[in-house]
Amino acid sequence: MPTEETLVLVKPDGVARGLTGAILARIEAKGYTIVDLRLIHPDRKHLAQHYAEHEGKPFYEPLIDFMLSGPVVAVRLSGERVIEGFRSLAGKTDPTVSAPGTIRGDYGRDWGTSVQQNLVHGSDSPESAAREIGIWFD
Ligand code: DAT
Ligand code: MG
Repeated sequence: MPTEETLVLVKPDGVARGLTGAILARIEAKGYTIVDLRLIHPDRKHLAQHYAEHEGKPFYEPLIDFMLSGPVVAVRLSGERVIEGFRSLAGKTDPTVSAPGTIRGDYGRDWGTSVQQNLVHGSDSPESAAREIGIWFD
């Protein structure tokens, strides 16, 4: 079986706060391999593709607007069980209650925008990973 891959995004809050290096250091320290990496300023259409599963939800439009607020760093990662492993490293969606020791738990909190600014995205399944890697690394 080929080694698994996942798509990680350092979201605009992470890039703007200068946390890209700290986040990448945690990924590297965990032992995952960076296969490809790009700084991207995505447009609305690109983000609509990425977040298609959330279209119609109450947080969808604010989420897209937030993701348009600055550049993001897209990272293609590989490693055994990297999908699960990166999500564990990232922590729970809500940064206020993400465990200390996780990326969201250590660097994130509610800044008045609920769980929106949570620093990173990680694919949640092999199917999502394949689809999302195709969107960010064509
Ligand atoms: P995750 O990023 O942990 O996979 P998700 O896929 O359920 O979480 O949601 C995608 C993003 O949408 C999430 O990182 C932040 C935002 N979001 C999710 N639920 C939200 C909510 N209830 N209110 C505001 N933003 C939300
Ligand atoms: Mg998700």
